[in-house]
Amino acid sequence: MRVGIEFVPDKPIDKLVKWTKLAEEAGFDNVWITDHYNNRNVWATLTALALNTETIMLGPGVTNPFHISPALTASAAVTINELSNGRAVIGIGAGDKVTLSGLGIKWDKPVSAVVESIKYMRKLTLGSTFKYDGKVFKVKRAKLAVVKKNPVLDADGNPVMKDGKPVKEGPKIPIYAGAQGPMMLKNTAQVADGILINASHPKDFEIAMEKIKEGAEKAGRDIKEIDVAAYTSFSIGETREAALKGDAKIVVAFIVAGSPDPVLERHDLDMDACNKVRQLLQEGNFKELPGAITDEMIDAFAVVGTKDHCIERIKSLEKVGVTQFVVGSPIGPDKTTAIEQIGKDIIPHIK
Ligand code: F42
Repeated sequence: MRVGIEFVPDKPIDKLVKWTKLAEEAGFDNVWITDHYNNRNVWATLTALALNTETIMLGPGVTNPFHISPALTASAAVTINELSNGRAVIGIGAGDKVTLSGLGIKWDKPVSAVVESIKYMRKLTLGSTFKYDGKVFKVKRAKLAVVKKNPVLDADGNPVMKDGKPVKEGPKIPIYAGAQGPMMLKNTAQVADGILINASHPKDFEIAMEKIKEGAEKAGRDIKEIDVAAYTSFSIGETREAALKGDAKIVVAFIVAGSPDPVLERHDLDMDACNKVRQLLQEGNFKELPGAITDEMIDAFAVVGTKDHCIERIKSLEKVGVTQFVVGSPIGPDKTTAIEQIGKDIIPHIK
């Protein structure tokens, strides 16, 4: 099991650098930085992280092809890969419809946009030329000038030849899709190296895995090639009450409000209680909101509690096919303490 951590760049970058260094020491494999234009810029943040760390893989979790061209994302990833000695990854999803429409950006064919952008970035990051006539992207000719190419070797270590010449490629930068919907899961499973799924409960992954399997089979891929990541809402504490002291309930409130009814029903949640949460959020009533969040909602949409509870949940996610556990916001009432505790009490039990 890989272990990742998510940070939102809504805090000064020196804090994110401090937490990422701590996460690296604690044994985390990946750091994912969320991308919303109204926060600090994701690639500027990743530059600071790349320059201050040694081993942790770094990438946006997730950017989108609507507010930035895949050509620019590929260029940024190649730059971070160079700065970090090969530690860049890319996470890309559909983006947030409401935010994008606020910017006057059309959210047309989001699934095709993500799938095509993965193909686009794959070619560019490998140093190849991309010409494409897709549903979303019409690319006459794109190529990055700075990718250093090396001979591709076969399983026996011999150079792969084509037309009498050795085939050369740039370093492979893993590309992950952020996906929830059935079509997005199935279609991105055909092209992505990993899938970041914003969910915390095994029930959601059982359903998601079926779609990922369908997609992988359609593309003739072994599902083991795909790193399936649970991008969770997480909060750890010495007791469940302590873990709930930070923003865990607020995060759960936003998930309840943003989830379609079938997802709420899948978790047998009381619809009246969920509608109450939606109403309080709409009114901006943050005083009464925590009181409206039930234990069932927390259990469905977050991993909150003691180390034993967290380990048990991670193991049950692993059983249904999750291969990367991402510790997402709020992480804990105090991030520094939580990262240290995860390194000491959780990572040794799950890696
Ligand atoms: N969004 C951000 O803006 N910033 C972040 O930092 C961020 C992080 C993140 C991490 C993990 C993760 O899983 C998601 C994350 N997101 C973040 C949210 C992400 O950007 C998406 O908003 C979110 O994943 C929801 O997307 P989705 O996978 O559910 O796909 C959407 C488009 C959807 O509705 N899909 C449905 C489906 O079945 O997959 C419907 C598909 C659809 O629209 N089909 C159309 C059709 O006509 O059938 C279009 C078809 C076509 O060709 O595209």
